Amino acid sequence: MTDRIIGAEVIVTSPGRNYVTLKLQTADGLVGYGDATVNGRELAVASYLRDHINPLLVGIDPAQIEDTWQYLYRGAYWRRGPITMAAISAVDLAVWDIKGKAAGMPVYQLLGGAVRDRILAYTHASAWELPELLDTVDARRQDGFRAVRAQSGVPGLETVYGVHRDAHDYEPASRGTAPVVESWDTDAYLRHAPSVLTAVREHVGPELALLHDAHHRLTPQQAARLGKELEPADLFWLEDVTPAENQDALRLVRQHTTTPLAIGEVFNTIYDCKDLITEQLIDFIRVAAAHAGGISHLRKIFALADVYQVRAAPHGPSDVSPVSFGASVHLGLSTHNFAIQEYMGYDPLAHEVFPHSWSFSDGYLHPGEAPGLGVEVDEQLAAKFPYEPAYLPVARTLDGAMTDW
Ligand code: CS2
Ligand code: MG
Repeated sequence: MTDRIIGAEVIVTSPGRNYVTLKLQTADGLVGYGDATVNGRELAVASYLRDHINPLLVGIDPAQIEDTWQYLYRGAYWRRGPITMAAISAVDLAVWDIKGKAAGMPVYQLLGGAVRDRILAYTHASAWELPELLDTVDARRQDGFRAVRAQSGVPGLETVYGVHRDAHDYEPASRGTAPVVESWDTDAYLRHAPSVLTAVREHVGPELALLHDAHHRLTPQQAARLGKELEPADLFWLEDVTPAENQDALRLVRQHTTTPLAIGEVFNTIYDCKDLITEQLIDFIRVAAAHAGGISHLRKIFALADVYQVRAAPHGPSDVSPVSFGASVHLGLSTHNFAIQEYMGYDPLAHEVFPHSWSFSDGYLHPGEAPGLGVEVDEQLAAKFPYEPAYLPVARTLDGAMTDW
């Protein structure tokens, strides 16, 4: 029996980049944390929580996780959407954290216990030119990774998603009061990407799991062609080939290629992916604990996916905080159809502000044995890094029209 919630607070901090964290406190002194970060729109979720949700949480029984979820989802009337669902996710993660702490157990134990010893992780390798990309992939393998996402520059373009011209690390958001404008030309990308990924495959040999992200930019026909041309590169997956709104597109892509398809980082409910799952149009569902309703809703999505042999592979960029990253790792250890966890890594300051029990070693992640989610917040340190305006880039085609970033 857990005591009721007596305090709900939003912590906005920027250790390297902005994060929005919900902190719930119970009458018996337990504290639960949830992540509500939506990259480039952070303060909208902070306000949704502060102004509309936190006042409702005081007095509730945090042990009633599912009821709390239903109350916030059905009770809003205006359902779904990234801001609403990020706020619900944060509450869900915080009450799972409290339940684990009250039970003295790591959350993965509450979810049914471990079904594997460790969780396969993939990270990013990016460089503008192929020789540097091959060096970066090698460096990631040296770090222990057995799965790597490779992104390169495109001749003729100045800027491309997933890669900075002069750096081997990639962080899409940039601080400032307006988005950076990137350029995009799908034809140039399609002429170049297959040769790059095939060269990476030749360089690394057959075993390394190789991934690539097209970041929602292709038409169904272009995506089908890319999938086909990438078959010799034997990808673990090709991600986000078409814009997420056009789910019918995946039908056409699927008919033309056996390259495995992954999608879902911008989805926020099961309704965004139920047809993709039940019609077996994708191989991996990439919803994140911070954006698609927390642990409670991800479990439902993953259970549906299990029936159709679609595997779970949550989004794990630097813009989901170590809190929801930890939640994802608990799900990974306890969910049978969990395939792989993206692990882009964090700024060293983020590791300090959010001390965590989850760990990475030898290519795999483990949530650790700390009760709850196992991620705390050093609030004094967090206060030293106030929010800084930052935006994701936007993209325009070479004729100047807006396009998908
Ligand atoms: C991405 C992200 O990790 C991924 O696969 O597509 O880099 C994405 O662009 C960012 O999370 C946007 O905030
Ligand atoms: Mg992606």
